[in-house]
Amino acid sequence: MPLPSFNLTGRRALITGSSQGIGRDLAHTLASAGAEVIINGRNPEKLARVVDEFAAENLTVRACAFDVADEAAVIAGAKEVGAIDILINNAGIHRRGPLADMPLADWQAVLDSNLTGPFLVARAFVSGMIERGSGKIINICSIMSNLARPTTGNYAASKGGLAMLTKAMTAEWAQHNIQINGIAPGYLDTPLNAPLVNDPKFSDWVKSRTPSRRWGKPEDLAGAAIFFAAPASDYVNGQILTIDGGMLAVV
Ligand code: GCO
Ligand code: CA
Repeated sequence: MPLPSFNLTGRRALITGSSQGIGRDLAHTLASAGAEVIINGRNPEKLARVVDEFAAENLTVRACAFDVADEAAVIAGAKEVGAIDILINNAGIHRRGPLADMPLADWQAVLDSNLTGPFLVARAFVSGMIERGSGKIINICSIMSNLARPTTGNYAASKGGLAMLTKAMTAEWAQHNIQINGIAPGYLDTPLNAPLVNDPKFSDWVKSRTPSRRWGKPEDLAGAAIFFAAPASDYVNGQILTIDGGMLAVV
């Protein structure tokens, strides 16, 4: 029996929100694994810097700037990008605060980026995947698809919704040989979490609450990203793989 293939050579991959943090690492991982990568973010200057940084490592990536929450920008960006084999819906924001007095703007901004964005971007590319009869969509969910904590109600709701959107996409698109799965990171040391990593009390709590007794690193997601992007996962669909050092498994 032949070994399952993890080969991404020649596969075209778009990673949204990849100018920093998890998205930048996922772009680096897929480019290093041989994929033709397009990075994305809202800031063209920041993207240009990342393209140069990757080039310094002999990794050639392209950039396409658009805000995933802006329908017209997503449609224009998809035209510019062209056909892709792999979409990683990673772009996401946080606007932490207590729900009882959360401004609607903070609620809306998080839902627009973290849940509507993945819908808009997947909708823009899925017709091509259907035509070609193949595609991979990886939605970056969160441990907060399953667990909440005070001040993250908008984010948790958006990531819980994204986990169900992953299953809804499976229900409609798996018949076209498209695999849609989710990666749910736990507490990783990234810019999104900088305020938490730099808070000794919170950081100690994360380490005591995590069976692996450490914060995660973006590179801890690399293996799962390659698996879900590669032929090895061609019969895996609607699954959310939580990568959290065991936090979700224990009280
Ligand atoms: C927080 C964290 C979480 C993140 C976690 C897992 O404020 O508790 O930022 O919301 O989602 O790092 O992704
Ligand atoms: Ca971003």
